[in-house]
Amino acid sequence: KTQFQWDDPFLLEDQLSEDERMIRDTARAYAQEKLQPRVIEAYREEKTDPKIFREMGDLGLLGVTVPESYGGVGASYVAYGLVAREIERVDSGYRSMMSVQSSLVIYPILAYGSEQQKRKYLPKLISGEWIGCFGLTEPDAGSDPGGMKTRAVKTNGGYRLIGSKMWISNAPLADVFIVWAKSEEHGNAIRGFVLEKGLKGLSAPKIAGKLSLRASITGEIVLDNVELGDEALLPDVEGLKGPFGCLNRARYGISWGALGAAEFCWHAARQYGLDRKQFNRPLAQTQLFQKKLADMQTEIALGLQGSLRVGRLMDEGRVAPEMISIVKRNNCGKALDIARMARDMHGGNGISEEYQVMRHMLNLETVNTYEGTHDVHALILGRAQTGLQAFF
Ligand code: TGC
Ligand code: FAD
Repeated sequence: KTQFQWDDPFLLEDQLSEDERMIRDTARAYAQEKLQPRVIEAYREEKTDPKIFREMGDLGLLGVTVPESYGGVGASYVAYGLVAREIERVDSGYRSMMSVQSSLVIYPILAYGSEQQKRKYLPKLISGEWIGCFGLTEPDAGSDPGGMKTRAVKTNGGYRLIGSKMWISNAPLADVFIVWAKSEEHGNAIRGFVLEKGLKGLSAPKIAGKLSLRASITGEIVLDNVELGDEALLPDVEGLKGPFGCLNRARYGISWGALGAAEFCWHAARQYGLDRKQFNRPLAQTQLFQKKLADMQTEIALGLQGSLRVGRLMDEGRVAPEMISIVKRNNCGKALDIARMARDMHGGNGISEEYQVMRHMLNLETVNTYEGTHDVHALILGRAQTGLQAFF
């Protein structure tokens, strides 16, 4: 009889290449040795340590899928997903910092940028010397980014950006801003621009008082008649498919990351149930407790297989965005359920920062919302199978 491995039920490990396992192990060691010791205080104090970008950059974690010719690791999307899972096992905010930098800042420059932009920005972003952010959402345009008001007016030799962005990860620390705006010169089509810190009229105030993702700084981007040269325009994409091309990659990474957070909660609940006795026996010896553990194990194992399959299809160039919607939506929703369940299984201790499950639970509220809410991904999938548009 084959031995059942409770913490890797479908033997995911066997399905990874040696390179993927090596990259995963690097990310795991970094996350456990360097991130885990600082996360409880960072979350409590709502403090983001900018040095984390440099640390991740030094290990190659910010350019996992970027070709070596541009300073990246040239590894697979599966490797990228495995990194997200390890970082988010510690905190969704740290994974957020990593995924914005790699999928939402480095990727658009790589995919849509000029050779000059690639040479100027990629090495410093991949090394973590420069921090990037991605401004799509606005105060009045979240799920419907096509409703954005930020506009780019053509000037002599460049553009003037006017508008504002809301809920932007990394923005207050950012050196490089990818900003999406409607460009009058291009018939009001959405275009991407690369901005640098210090431009007149550009500011990025911190949004304080978040009860979720507190270890990852979030800000607004205020664009008060910011003057740019022609070279700031990303030349090779026009329309919403520009930002969505980046979101496909970030959403895919989140599908792995959310399960890393869920695995932490599952393992913590199991251990707690083994250690804690009530009614003269371990909690883990009760039927209800075991059912909850079995549900967690099942959803995580199935979710990981889904993300692995989507990752392999990405690596083969055969992915459709709807596949990503399935794993982003399902894995985030299931991770949130698992974290809430783990919080409950810890009883009163579950609300303490020391046990960490409630921090994961609160983080996953954001993860379930950003990059397309749970319901928006349902509408994407509903449209794909009925041919009927239900957004409006
Ligand atoms: P729709 O008519 O569906 O499409 C407009 C154009 O875009 C193309 N497109 C895609 N291209 C590539 N990949 C995708 N996933 C694409 N989805 C759509 C589409 O083909 C079309 O192209 P064209 O050439 O025909 O013009 O657009 P819509 O306005 O009806 O959109 C509806 C909807 C709901 C799908 C979309 O707006 C949506 O996904 N909304 C959610 C918004 C969102 O995800 N925002 C994320 C902001 S960034 C963020 O949250 C970062 S958090 C990061 C962190 O901290 O980790
Ligand atoms: P809304 O779109 O107003 O949605 C509110 C509710 O209405 C949701 O439940 C939604 O599912 C529902 N809803 C919306 N439309 C429909 C519909 N047609 N039918 C049925 N229900 C609907 N954005 C960036 O651009 N860059 C970032 O780096 C970034 N980082 C973020 C970090 C954090 C901590 C947070 C909280 C958000 C971040 N976001 C970022 C923004 C995020 O992507 C948006 O919050 C998200 O897309 C949802 O938009 P919204 O908040 O405007 O909600």
